[in-house]
This record gives sequence, C-alpha cells and structure tokens, in this order.
Amino acid sequence: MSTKPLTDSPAWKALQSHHSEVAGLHLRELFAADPGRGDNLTAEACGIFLDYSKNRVTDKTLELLLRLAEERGLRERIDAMFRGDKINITENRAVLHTALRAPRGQKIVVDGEDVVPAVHEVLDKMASFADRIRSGQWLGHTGKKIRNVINIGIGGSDLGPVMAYEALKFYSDRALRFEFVSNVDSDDFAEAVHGLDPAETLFVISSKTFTTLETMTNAHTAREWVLRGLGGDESAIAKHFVAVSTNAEKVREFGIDTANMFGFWDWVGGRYSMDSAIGLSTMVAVGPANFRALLDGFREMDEHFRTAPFGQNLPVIMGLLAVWYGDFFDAQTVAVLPYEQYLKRFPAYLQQLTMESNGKSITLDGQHVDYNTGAIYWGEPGTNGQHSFYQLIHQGTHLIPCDFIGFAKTLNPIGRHHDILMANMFAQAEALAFGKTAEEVRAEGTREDLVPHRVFEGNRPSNTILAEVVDPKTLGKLVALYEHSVFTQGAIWNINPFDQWGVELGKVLAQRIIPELESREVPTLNHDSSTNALITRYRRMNQ
Ligand code: G6Q
Repeated sequence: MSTKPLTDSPAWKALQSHHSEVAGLHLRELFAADPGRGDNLTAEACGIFLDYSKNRVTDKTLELLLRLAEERGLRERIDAMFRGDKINITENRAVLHTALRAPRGQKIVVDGEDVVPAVHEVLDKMASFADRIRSGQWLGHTGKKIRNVINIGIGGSDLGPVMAYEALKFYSDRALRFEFVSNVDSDDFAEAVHGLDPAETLFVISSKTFTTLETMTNAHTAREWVLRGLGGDESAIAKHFVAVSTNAEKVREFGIDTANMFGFWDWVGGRYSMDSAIGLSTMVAVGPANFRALLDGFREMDEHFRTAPFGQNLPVIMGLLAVWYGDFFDAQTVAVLPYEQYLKRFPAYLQQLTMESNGKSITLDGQHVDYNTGAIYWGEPGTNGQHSFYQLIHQGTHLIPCDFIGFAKTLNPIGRHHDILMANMFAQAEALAFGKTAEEVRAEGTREDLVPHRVFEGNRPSNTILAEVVDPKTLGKLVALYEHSVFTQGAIWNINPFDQWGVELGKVLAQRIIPELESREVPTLNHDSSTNALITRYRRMNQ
C-alpha cells in the first residue's frame, strides 16, 4: 500500500493533467465518437445493472482511475476489512458489517473468536421474537395482541430501519402499524403514539450504547406513557419493551429484561447496522424469511465487491467516479434520485452513510487533506424532484452528478404508471447529458430573446442503476453497493470512514446548555455574545 500523500501519487498526477485535456469534452462528442458507448460503459453484477456511460470520462480516464485504486492499495484495504483487521484505527475496532450477512459455517475471527455463530444466534432469536409478534402469540400486559411497533432510536439506529420499512412496506404485515421515533423533539413521540393503545403497543429501544440522549429521553417518555396507560404496574415493562443494544448493563438498569435484549457488537458501526439486530423492526414488519433474503442480497454484493476485478466492480466504479467529480471537477454534491416511491427514505439513509463516513479532513496518518473528500448527498424520489430542484441541475451553475435508480417492474401494476415513471427517468438522464443547443431551440421557432433561456448546455453526468423490482434481496444489494462505494472513496482519500468524532462537540455543548435553559434562577452565561443572547431570549419567550 502506498504511503505517499495522495496528491503525490503518479495516477493522481496523471489524472490532473488528463482532466485538463478532457474537462472541455461534451458527452455529445463522446457518444458521437463511440457508437457502442452506451453498451460498453456498463457493468452488471448480481442483478444490478449500472450504466455509467453518461459520465464525463474516456477510456483513459477509467484506466487512470483504476490505476489510482491499485496504487492506493484498495485491494489490500478490502481484504483487511473482510478479514476483520482493526481498520477503524481511531477507535481500534474491526469493521465487520459484512460478517452480519456471512453464512452459517463461515469463519471470521475477531480477537481470537469466530463471530459468525453469535451473528446467527442473534438472528435466530430475532426470528423467533418476530414470529411471536406476527402470529399474535406475544401478548401485552393486559392480554391484548401487539398491533403497534414503535422503534425508538436515532442516527444509525433509526435511518436504516425506517428506510428499510418504507422500502419493503409492500412485504410488510399490514395488521401491524410501525412508527419510528428519533428526534428528541416531543412532537415526534406525541405524534407517533397519537391515538394508540399502550396495551397493544411494543417499543423497540434501539441503541448501541444505550446512553444516547435523544433515545433515552424518548425511551423514558415511552415508559411513562405505557405505565400511565396500564395502571402503573412496573411488570408491564417486560411485555411492552425490548432492547437492541451492545450494553446489557444499561438495558437492565432501564428495566428491560435482558432476555428481551438483542445484541450486536462494537465492530458494527451505527450507520452500517441495519442488517444487525438494529433491523429487528424490519424483521417484525417483513418476517424472518424476507429479512434473510435481505441479508442474502447484501452478501451477494459483498462477494462481488470482494472478488470482481475493479474494472467490472460496481462499487469500485461508482466510488472512483465520485472521486473523479469531487476532486477533479470540484463537484460539491451528488443527487440520488430513486424512481421508486418505496425508496423515498433512501436518500436520507444515504446521507448518513456517505456523509458521516467520508465527511473527514484528516488522513489515517493524522495529516490535513489537501483535496476534497466526501460530497454532500441529497435527493428525492422521481418524479417529484423534477418539479422542484431539477431546474438547478439542468441549467444552474453547479455540476451535480446524479444517480438515477429505477426498476424494470413495479409492485403495483396499475395502468400506465410504471412506463410513464420510467420514461421520465430515462428522459432526465438523456436531457442532462445531451441538453439542447441554441440551434435546436431556434429550429423550434423560439423567439430570439428567449433562446438563451431555453438552451440546455447538457454535459451533466449521471449513473443509471437498474434492477428488476424492489424486493428484500435487491434492497440488500443496493445498500451494500453504496456501502462499498463509500469504502472505495475512503480508501482513495486515505481517511477513516468508520468513526464520527464530528458529532461530539455539539453534544457536549448541549449538555452544558440544558441546565441553563432549565434553571429557575437566571444563569450566569459564559458563551459567546450570540449564544448568550439567544439563551436569554429563549428563556424570556419560554416563560
Ligand atoms: C452512526 C453513528 C450514529 C449512531 C447514533 C445512535 O454510525 O454512530 O448515528 O448510530 O448516534 O447511537 P446509539 O445506537 O448508540 O444510540
């Protein structure tokens, strides 16, 4: 593995001079020069098709990006992750979300212990719990069946479960209602339980640490809500609360029977945990068989990432293209545009996965980077975005690479909807790439003064990801595709995608401000003048 700074590496330097040669090329020219481009610049693995031909790359660009991956030791880094090396060096942890989907019998050793049997033990325990809830066998304190399942968690303990629930709603048990409470804002809790009967409600308290302020505040509120609704009998807690955590002691302290605790391990990062016990609500919603299919999907993509040559490796290609735009075109953001309503929370999920992972500016060697790292990810499902922010992507001043995600089949075949939806996706990618010239606008008889307004420059790059249908397995593949693309980017940038120290400072400051807001006495404030004034005003307005 190269220890040279990234910007000194030969492939990087070659990419820099190559960029100045190709940056001016238009996708129109690239397609005209190679009639086979739309077939050639594609890759397919485990049922996921990636068309990356509408990117501002030539064969030479791809060759250099692949060389960069080799030079930066991507292969060794992939092997190290799958092997269970402690690649999260700032927390001295292995990074083994891939072990969560390892088949029974595979051996992955961390600190001298094979972790795979424990993974399957938890999965089996989750399955038996999910079956009991789904079959109505698990009864609440007063003997009623559970009809409402509320996941309380935040960040990695929320975004994966809520995204997966929405993505797989078609497969979910419609007799059960699922809610997800994450924000410490009481509005979130109040609305989730509005109109619900505590006797029919089960809370899944999902927290790796079981100390997170938001989750613990919501969990205590839930506890009071249940006790108030069920006559104050503490023994009700066991029937209405289960926990997903690595911290048995804290779970016990909260009053949850550790027999109803589903464990995971420090080698699972929060944002990589939706396929661990953190997916308990997902499993209750869609059933154990579908959850296992989800894991199979993850595993297929893991195997592809681990073994495929980089030139045909979907996550590697996507990761390298992200580096190409971020570092050489200075693109600040990536839009993720799923043409599938069930994936409406996928962009929000990806925001954490990508931005908490690669939003770093210090290298593994402790040096400040002198290149761009993780981009801002954002998006909305198509076609809604078309009627709002696509204007800026088409005609604004920013270069925004887009990931279009679509499916050949719909789960709800009604009339012409699906063809119309997909026609829009293909059309947007086409319009972004090829645009419309002034000559074309004029030829339509447009008034001369309007011509510049109606020109589409084009040359806006995109990937198109096409799969058959949204099902559990495909969702697993899609999430793993992005997980490994994020990994690829982190490896090139020589940063640690697996810590998140950047979330700490605000948390600490909030702890200092809470008593200043709550105190009956006027507190002595020692913040900056803006924070002092805001706190003072809030206290006055809150009287
Ligand atoms: C994710 C982060 C973070 C974490 C939440 C919740 O990678 O670590 O989003 O998931 O802060 O933490 P707990 O699960 O410990 O409550």
